[in-house]
Formats: sequence, structure tokens, C-alpha cells
Amino acid sequence: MFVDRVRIFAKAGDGGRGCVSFRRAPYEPHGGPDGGDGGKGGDVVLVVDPHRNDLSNLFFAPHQAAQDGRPGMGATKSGRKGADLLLPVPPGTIVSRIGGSLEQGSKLLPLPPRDAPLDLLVDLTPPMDRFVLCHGGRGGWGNWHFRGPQNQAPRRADPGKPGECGQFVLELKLLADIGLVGLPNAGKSSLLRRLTSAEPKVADYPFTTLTPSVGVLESPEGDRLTVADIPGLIRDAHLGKGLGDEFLRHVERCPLLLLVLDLSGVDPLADFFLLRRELEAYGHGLAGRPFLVVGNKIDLRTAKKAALRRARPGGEEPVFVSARTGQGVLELAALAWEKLCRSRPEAARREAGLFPAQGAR
Ligand SMILES: Nc1nc2c(ncn2[C@@H]2O[C@H](COP(=O)(O)OP(=O)(O)OP(=O)(O)O)[C@@H](O)[C@H]2O)c(=O)[nH]1
Ligand SMILES: [Mg+2]
Repeated sequence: MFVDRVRIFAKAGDGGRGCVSFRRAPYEPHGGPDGGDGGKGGDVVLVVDPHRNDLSNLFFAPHQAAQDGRPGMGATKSGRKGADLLLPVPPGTIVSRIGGSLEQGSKLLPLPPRDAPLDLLVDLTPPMDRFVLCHGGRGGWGNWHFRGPQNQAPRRADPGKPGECGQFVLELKLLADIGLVGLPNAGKSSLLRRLTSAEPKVADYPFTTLTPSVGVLESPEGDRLTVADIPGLIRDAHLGKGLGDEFLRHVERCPLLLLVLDLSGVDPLADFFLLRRELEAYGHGLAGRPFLVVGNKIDLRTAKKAALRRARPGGEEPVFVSARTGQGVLELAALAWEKLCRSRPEAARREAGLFPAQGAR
């Protein structure tokens, strides 16, 4: 099960109580105060785990709490700090706060609709790799802290501060360099299999792909590009037809899109315009994103190349490939590489960790 949006209740640990204690020794009947401080409560920390690709771990365990700090002890010994709770999340997770306080309790609030404006806390994309969601409460002072000339035997010690808590929405927008967009059955998943070592399901019926997947394309120089495959779009996907257009958010951050067309279809050029319309209707800058038109299935005799070549949709020569035989796929990879290099300034690429400095063309 692929989960790309969850809401959770998180609570950091409370601080431990301070201790009231007095030194006791045979030769010192009225020893001074020696109650230690309580330990700090553990934090709830989101940690980016590059091996994770969805949020299902949190979907099945939406209540998360870190450990409380231990109380202070005699002999000015502080209580032990509560252990931090580390929650692994995939890179590209966006976190928003939807409320929640200690008084409201831990009952989960409903998940807000996708288009609801939310109070963004953090976007966990590189170089950001961890974020403290809730800070643990400070431990209370032991009576040792309250000693003074006026009060040499203080009986006061503070309780620990409560840990922060809240309810949050975590939403994943995959991070990839290249996004594959096309109608169902166009051959997007087949192309991902050809380009990378990923193995998404491929079958001869629409909507084979139900969840996005990412593969890694490696050049002979060892540079890496990531490619995201999403479920197919159909006419009026933005109105919720088919699987809708919500999977487009997983290619929202791709600097390059490949519009994959099935050349054995009725009218590949019409499919191109349909895809463009859906990208425009979706918004979020996808319509203005650099793209390459990929005519797939050229191994078939029914492949309609001519009309597409003449029309040059998008102002550039389409790339013709066969995901089945592999024909043209290497050229496509090289072109995509080049286009990516052109569309993003070198510094931004290196910062995003897309390509190491040497080897980038
Ligand atoms: N002849 C031929 N068939 C292809 C080619 N690429 C894909 N196919 C076939 O087209 C069908 C659909 O391929 P998929 O890769 O599942 O298509 P998709 O775009 O991922 O489809 P959805 O996941 O449903 O959106 C499968 O039967 C593939 O074997 C190709 O280059 N040539
Ligand atoms: Mg597919």
C-alpha cells in the first residue's frame, strides 16, 4: 500500500520532576539540600530516510510519543534524559501543522482536503535531512537549586515542563529529475524499466500503474538521474476522471518531464494536446516546465511517426523510441541529460545533489 499523505499526533516527552532530598551522612546530621534536576523529555524528530518511498509507517501508527525524562535523584544526580523518537520519512516530505494541544487530547483531527491551505512547517528536501517536530520538556529543578542564605533547607522542587505536542499533516512529493507523464498504456512503466533498474508492473491494460515509483538512471561515468513513473492521465483527469490528476504532484518538482505518447494510438498528436491541457489545468507551474515529447512503440508497424514529426509539438523534434526493443532509449537518455543540464544552472544542480561536478556535461 502506497501512502503519500497522513496526519499524525506527535507528543514529545515531558521533563522529569526535580527531586527534594537532603544529604545524609553519619557525621553530618543536617546536610544541605541535594535533590537533582529531572531529565529533559525526548524530542520527536523527523529523519529523512532515502530508502523509504512512502509514509505507510505513519499511516499505521498515527500516534507517536517520545519518552519522558526521568525524575531527579539525591546526591544532586540528574534524571536520565528521555530518548528521542526518530520517525523516518522519505525525502520530499512536506510537513504542516493542523493544530492540536494538550487540552485537545490526542484524538486525531480529520485529514484536511488536498487543496486546503495549510500552515507549512518544513519541506524535507536536501540538504534538509532532519527536523525536530516537537521539543521535549525541560526537566524540573531539584531542591538543590533553591538553596540560599534565606532558605538552607528548601523543600521546593519543580515539576518538569510538558513536552510539545501537535497534529501534523505529512505529504510526500517525490523528488526526481525526470517525470514520465502520459495516457494509460502509453508505455511509461516500460520506459522506466528500460531506462533504470526499477521494475514497475507493465501490462496491456490501462491503469496498470496505481502508485508512483522512482528508478535511478546511471551514466557510464557514474552520475545518477532519478526518473519517476506515475499512473496514466485521461481527458478531464483534473476533474477527477480516471485516477484523477493528484499523482501529478509527484512530478511537480521534476525539472524535466517526458510526455510519453503511444504512436500506435488513434491520434498521438491529439494525445499530446490532451496531456498539455491536463498539465495546464493542474497548475503548479507544470505547464511551463521543460519537456521532451517521446513517441513510443516505434517497433509496431502501425506507429504514426510522420504527423508528429511534421507538427514538432513543443517546437522540438520528438524523440522516437521503443521501450519494448530498446531502440532510441539511449539517445533519449542522452537528450534528457543534456536538456536537464541546460534547464538548471550548474550550481543549483550540484546543490540538489543531481550530478557530481565532474561528469556533468
Ligand atoms: N510494441 C510495443 N509495446 C509496448 C512498448 N512499450 C510498452 N508497450 C506495451 O504497452 C502496454 C502498456 O505498457 P505500460 O508500460 O504498462 O504502460 P503505462 O503507460 O505504464 O500504462 P499505465 O500504467 O496503465 O498508465 C504493455 O503491454 C507493454 O508491453 C513498445 O515500445 N512497443
Ligand atoms: Mg504504468
